[in-house]
Amino acid sequence: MLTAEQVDFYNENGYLMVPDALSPKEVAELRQTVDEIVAGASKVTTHTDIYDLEDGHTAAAPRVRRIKTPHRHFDYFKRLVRNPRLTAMLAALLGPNLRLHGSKLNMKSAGYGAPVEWHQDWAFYPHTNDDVLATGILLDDCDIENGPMLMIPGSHRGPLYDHHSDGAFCGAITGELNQIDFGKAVPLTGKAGSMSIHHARTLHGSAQNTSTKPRRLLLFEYAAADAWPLMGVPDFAEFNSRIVLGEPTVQPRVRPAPVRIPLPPASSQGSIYENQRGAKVRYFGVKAAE
Ligand SMILES: O=C(O)CCC(=O)C(=O)O
Repeated sequence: MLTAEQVDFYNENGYLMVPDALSPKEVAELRQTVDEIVAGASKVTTHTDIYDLEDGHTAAAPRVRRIKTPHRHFDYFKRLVRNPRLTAMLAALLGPNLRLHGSKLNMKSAGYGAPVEWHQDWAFYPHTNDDVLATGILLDDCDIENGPMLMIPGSHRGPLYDHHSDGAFCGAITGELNQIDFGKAVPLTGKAGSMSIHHARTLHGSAQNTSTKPRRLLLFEYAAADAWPLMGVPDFAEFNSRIVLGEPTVQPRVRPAPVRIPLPPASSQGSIYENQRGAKVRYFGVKAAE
């Protein structure tokens, strides 16, 4: 469970770091599972339903940027998104009924792992209310030099920034960067097994990993069961199959929050990295991979 102080910190700042969310044994099991999945990338030469690849990937020298929606493909992750210890913490923030929205594992490999431009998750998936968040479990010790997520405290209560460029969604803020005080950014560093929690409206991003250490981050996105996606529910049975705690509902709760619909879709599809190719201005530098 989270303490009252942790809940207050999250509500005030829009993020929280929870040390030791997974035990060393659980982290070892998670790493081994991920290593086995990553090994499979030596059979692919292009993005698939599972692998999002770094520029420069080849089957001979695999470079995985992201494992996509692992909960859909692997039993281990199907179980982990429902881990009662993790969902009990989230119930303290979102209430007793929870639905998984999505999952992903950003690899941020040593030496070249790609940056993620500043964005708010809310721009990608606005809901009927903003009881929506993402957790991030660190697979590796994460320090400032291997590209931690950077959070702007309190931004979950501020504006929704424009994530469009040239008339299409691009998944990154490009036009209003000069209105944001990046000096306030807080790096979410921590030991392997720590878990961050960030509100869907909190502004965040992360730099390229140019260090010699990987920074693998397993992200699960959750919503209160009565927060329904404004982009619709194409498959009701599948939607309800993602309830990880409590009960589903057909009565969405509506509480106003600033929204902008992510349409027309980004010109490059498949992941945030691909979407952000459409961003004309980039904040984080990219060093060419060696
Ligand atoms: O991996 C990161 O540093 C950023 C993750 C993130 O914000 C995302 O994938 O939406």
